[in-house]
Amino acid sequence: MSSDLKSKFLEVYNTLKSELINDPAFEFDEDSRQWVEKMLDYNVPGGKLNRGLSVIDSYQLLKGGELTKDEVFLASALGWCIEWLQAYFLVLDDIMDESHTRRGQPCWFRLPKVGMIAVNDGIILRNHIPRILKKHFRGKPYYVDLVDLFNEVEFQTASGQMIDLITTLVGEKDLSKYSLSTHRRIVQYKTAYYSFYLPVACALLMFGEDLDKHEEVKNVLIEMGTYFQVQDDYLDCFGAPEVIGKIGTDIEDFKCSWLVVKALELANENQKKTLHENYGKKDPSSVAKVKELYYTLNLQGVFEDYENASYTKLITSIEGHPSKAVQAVLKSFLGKIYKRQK
Ligand code: GPP
Ligand code: MG
Ligand code: MG
Ligand code: MG
Repeated sequence: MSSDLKSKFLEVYNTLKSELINDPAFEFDEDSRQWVEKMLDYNVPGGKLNRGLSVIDSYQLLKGGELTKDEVFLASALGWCIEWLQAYFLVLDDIMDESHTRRGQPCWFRLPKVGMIAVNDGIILRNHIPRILKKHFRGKPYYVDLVDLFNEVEFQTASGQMIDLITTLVGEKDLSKYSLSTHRRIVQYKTAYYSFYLPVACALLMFGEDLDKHEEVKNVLIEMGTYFQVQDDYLDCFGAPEVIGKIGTDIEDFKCSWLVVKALELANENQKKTLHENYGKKDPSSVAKVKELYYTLNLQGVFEDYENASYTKLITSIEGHPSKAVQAVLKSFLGKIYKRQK
């Protein structure tokens, strides 16, 4: 993507923010205006922006030519709606996962002035999305489908988050239910739909396509999203916090992470015992024992093999797609995440 398009995308953030903090539906006083502005600046634009930028990127590849000013604005606005959705999920996910840092700074709820106000901020972020859609897309033939898409994807994500949370229920720590199929179900719902299907689906709708005719594309994107969350699970333990911008908590939180599933598959009886005794405990010595076992089982090598195999499989499915433009959209997205370090 050109740096010109990226800077245009960033400009649209300021336009949307200013519309939202001057929303006539609410009489902002100076304090509330400042709160929303700070909350947005802290939580919305600071990530990699892959999801948001992918909407413009995908639309451009579908169109196969220069975009008009209007198209750049609309694709950017849709991209920002996904970044808003992501901010809403992350603000709440960090509370649920008891995380400490995000994008290289303390999680929003960790700021002394914020605390549980973050829950309401999450709701505000979520409510900004339909307001952006209404303001800029109300007259479009695909408006109803767009609103429906965001609703469906939010429901899928919240359902995935629910499975993620109820499989880790404290008090009934039960590693025996942690299998690849449980893991797959969690990550497909909690990550793949909103991170991979949603950006491309937005571009397809804007391009006038009927989403029901793109089941194949959806399946490939869900595969890609699954691979992406396996990377996230891997980086939670093996990534450098200063690079990924967050400190991992999956071991402490007893998460059904890809790593623990693989460890359970590969461990002998003794090593399984170590896992049962130490997984899901907050004390650093237990966490260290789990990490040590991950090293002993060479989970880094196992992950590398998984990564290569996933890439080959994804490229093969993509190349089976009849449209070259759609192939380009999918390959571009895959290129952004393959072997990512953050
Ligand atoms: C990522 O899981 C999943 C989400 C951010 C979806 C949250 C959904 C809600 C409805 C709140 P994760 O906890 O592994 O992400 P991270 O590692 O970034 O904390
Ligand atoms: Mg989580
Ligand atoms: Mg989390
Ligand atoms: Mg994670």
